[in-house]
Amino acid sequence: ETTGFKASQQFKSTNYQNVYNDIAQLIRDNEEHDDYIGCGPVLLRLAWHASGQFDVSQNVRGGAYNGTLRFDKELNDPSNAGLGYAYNLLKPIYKKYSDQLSHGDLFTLAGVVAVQEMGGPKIPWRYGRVDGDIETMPENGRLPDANGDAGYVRKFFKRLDFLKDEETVALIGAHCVGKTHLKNSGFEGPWGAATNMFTNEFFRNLLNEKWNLETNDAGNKQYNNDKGYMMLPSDMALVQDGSFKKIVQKFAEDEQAFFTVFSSAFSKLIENGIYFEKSTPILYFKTLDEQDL
Ligand code: CCH
Repeated sequence: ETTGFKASQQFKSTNYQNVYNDIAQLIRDNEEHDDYIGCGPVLLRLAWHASGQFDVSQNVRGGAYNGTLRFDKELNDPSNAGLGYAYNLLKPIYKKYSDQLSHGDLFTLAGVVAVQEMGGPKIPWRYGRVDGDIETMPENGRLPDANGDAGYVRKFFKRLDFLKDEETVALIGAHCVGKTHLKNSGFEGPWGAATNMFTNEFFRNLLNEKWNLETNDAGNKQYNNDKGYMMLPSDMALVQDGSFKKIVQKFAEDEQAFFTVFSSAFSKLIENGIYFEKSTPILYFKTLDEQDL
């Protein structure tokens, strides 16, 4: 594959494990964020939104390469409500490494750190994204609609070049962490109990909880249970479609299967539209715990 933006070797001597560690320390230092959920989930959402505007039919536009989420115009996309906070958290780290790091690399690495520090799978990562100017910013409005049904979700992830249902289901399994916020998205509540641990709880809850379709205070329909958990309509789509549901059942029974597919799909998501030379190493990072830090 030689289409897309070419990864740059400019910052090949940066010690990316050090950058990883600084982001991981940031997560530790901000454990009180969002009633003690911490900032791991919002950093993961930032990495996803920095990448999720990709359109395979236009190939080189909309992925994380140009790091355009740093522009107010993109941060002000209604879909990005709440991510200005996460970007501000990362600014001191960008400042520290500004002559050795691009924004696209910082945003995507933050997602890798968040998943790993919350107990999720290792995610392979490569450097080489290059800051683009404002002209490289895709138009707003390309992130998914939470009211979508199974057909919508499948088609949306096809635009991101995910052709296998398994990858789509695994990626949405990131909703095991964090919560929705009425003021950001017009939805409210967490998807489960362990909001800062990366697990397969999302899939177990989809199958095992009793869900009621209710109208929330913003006038949007969401699924609630009696424990205070919620599901978006686009989450519930994963058990309303036969092919999706089989995968939900597999991931609910086998967390390792979820982790394996999530790791490769997330890695692909954050590299969409980028062409890496063979010499670019695939990096795996140690967690702070693994380094006894
Ligand atoms: Fe998501 N997500 N997401 N999501 N998301 C929201 C929050 C998080 C959709 C809608 C929403 C992915 C896919 C989808 C996270 C990771 C991923 C919210 C609430 C909505 C709405 C925002 C708020 O109110 O603060 C839809 C629709 C889709 C696809 O159909 C994918 C893929 C990922 C990552 C791989 C994470 C994490 C959050 C929690 C953020 C937080 O602040 O707690």
